[in-house]
Amino acid sequence: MNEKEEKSLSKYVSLILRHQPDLIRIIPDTQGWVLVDELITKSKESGSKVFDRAQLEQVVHNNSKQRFEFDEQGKRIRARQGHSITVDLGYSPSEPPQYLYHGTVEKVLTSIMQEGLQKQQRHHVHLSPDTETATMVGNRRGKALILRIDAAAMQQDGHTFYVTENKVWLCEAVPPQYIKLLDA
Ligand code: HQG
Repeated sequence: MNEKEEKSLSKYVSLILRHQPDLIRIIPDTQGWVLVDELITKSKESGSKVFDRAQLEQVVHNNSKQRFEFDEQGKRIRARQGHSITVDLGYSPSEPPQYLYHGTVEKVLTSIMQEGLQKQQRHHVHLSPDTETATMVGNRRGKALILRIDAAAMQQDGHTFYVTENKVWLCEAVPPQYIKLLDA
């Protein structure tokens, strides 16, 4: 697979595992897992995408954000976060660092400063451990603006944080008083 094919397969797997498993009539378990064999077979049968296990492994291992994971035996696969389907990823609450970061863009800034960060289509607000990662996230939508979140203060005030294996921090919402726009 070349880079373009890899990206296309990655996007497809993301769509199925996070958002629309019903497109190929596959049903993830409560924690978001599907059988690898079933994913491959049903993708092909439904006419959606043809790929084999080796290509899927390439996508899982090369994915810059480590979006996907296999179970220990390599029989099942899931997305690590970012679902819109209902899943219980089984993450336990974690103590966040003092600050976490969120990359966004100018056009939604006023709204964020008024109502705070909301989870939109996802199950959580996603926060980054450093400004570099937040910049990459923001740049997906235009020129990134970086918000610094006082995560320690939030936790003290009773907000719960979770962290995924690939270091994405998750929470329900971030009220505006914990948000500071950093200078560009
Ligand atoms: C914005 C990608 C108006 C928020 C990335 C963002 C990340 C508001 C957008 C991961 C708002 C939601 C998550 C409010 C938040 N008013 N806009 N009150 N509160 N927003 O994609 O954080 O490719 O759901 O700033 O790399 O951008 O999926 O969240 O612009 O890690 O693996 O609403 O998604 O990873 O957008 O990105 P998203 P995000 P994956």
